[in-house]
Amino acid sequence: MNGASPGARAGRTAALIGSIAQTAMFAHAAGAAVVSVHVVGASGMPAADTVLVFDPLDGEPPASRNSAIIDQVHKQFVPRVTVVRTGTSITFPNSDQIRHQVYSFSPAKKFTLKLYAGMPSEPVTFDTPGLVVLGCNIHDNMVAFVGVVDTPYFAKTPPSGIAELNLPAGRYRLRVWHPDLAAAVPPRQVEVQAAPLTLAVVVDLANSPASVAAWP
Ligand SMILES: [Cu+2]
Repeated sequence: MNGASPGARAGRTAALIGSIAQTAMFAHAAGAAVVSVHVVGASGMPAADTVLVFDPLDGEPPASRNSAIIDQVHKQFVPRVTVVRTGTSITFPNSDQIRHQVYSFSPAKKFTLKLYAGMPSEPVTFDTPGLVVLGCNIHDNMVAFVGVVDTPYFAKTPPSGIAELNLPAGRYRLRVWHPDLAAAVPPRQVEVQAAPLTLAVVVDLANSPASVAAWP
């Protein structure tokens, strides 16, 4: 027995836990970096709508929650490409004056919404990782893609082709996907340290939209 009262011991323990928590927070803040990924096509032009997925190799990523919207405008899905974390619910409003019937036959999510206009009653939850190809039973040329990933660290390139992510330090597997890929981009390992990191990615995009690139 060290003679300290139970109250004093509890106070010291609380102070110690507080200090550990602060240290952990500091280490986490110090051990993160902005990662810029520059994606260009074979011609050197920026490649929009490229999905970038960082799978952490050094442990489980933190839980995260998000939602997404895929609209239907002028008989097109907007956006064409969406990437979400496993468990995310997506809402499918219909902004057209005609009705659409959204469906998917993909193994990662099979579903059909009833023919509708306006807002459907329920969002759809994407609970299995993989690629989900969306179509409309009325309009065959309507197609969109949902990449479902088991990590909170992902991005889709804007028209600039440049995506920025804030990643905790550690090792990752980087997967790259675009619906029009003519050749798969091999996954690569990336190590994030405290300093900003810039990565260059080249994607070979086919002009023909007849086939959909395999999900990495
Ligand atoms: Cu339609």
